[in-house]
Amino acid sequence: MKLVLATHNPGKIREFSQMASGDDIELLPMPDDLDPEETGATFLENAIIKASAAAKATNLPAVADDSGLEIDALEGRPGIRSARYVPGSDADRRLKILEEMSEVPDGKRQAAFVCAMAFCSPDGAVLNTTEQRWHGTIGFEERGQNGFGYDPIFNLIGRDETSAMITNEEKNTLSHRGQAWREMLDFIRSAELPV
Ligand code: ITT
Repeated sequence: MKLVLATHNPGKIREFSQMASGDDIELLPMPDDLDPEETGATFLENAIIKASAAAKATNLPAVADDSGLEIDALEGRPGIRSARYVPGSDADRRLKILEEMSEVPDGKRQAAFVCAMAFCSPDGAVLNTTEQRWHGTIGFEERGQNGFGYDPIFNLIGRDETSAMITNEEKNTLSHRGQAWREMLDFIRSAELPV
């Protein structure tokens, strides 16, 4: 089955491609010039905006994820603004979070990566959605080179590692995006959609 992956984020594209490899699903890139405005108030609304726009533009089924980091001590920030919390690079945004969290003690540094995923038919109608969380804590410094975005400051529960210190394979097993993708695959298979 051909499915458009509605994202321009290289980190997400790499993870989705790894998760879909060896599968009967062929992920196609979304058109370069398509960049739907993320005007939703929730992760789910934004995932639907992206998947629906990509499906209509290509006349193919499409899947999108809208994701981000919710930090308890920051009342859920950066949340749906994770990709644009401060101008600049992912490294600038990590630094901003480390600064904001610098006085927050151990034990009050809980956070979760959230992934909302939407699957749309070629006419843009929503066929299925899911939202999954990956719980962790925010570190006091960056550690690790793998992954992307906020991975170097996201500590795993019960382990002395960040999500940037584990293999891509293990991240896909544990992560918000991996959990959401497996749910979506179950739906796609059970719905027996036309290929
Ligand atoms: P698209 O909209 O094109 O998919 P984007 O980067 O703008 O790309 P989002 O609006 O969903 O995507 O923002 C997600 C941001 O949340 C992303 O840029 C990272 O900063 C962060 N994020 C999401 N999942 C992550 C992960 O697995 N590891 C680290 N950071 C993550």
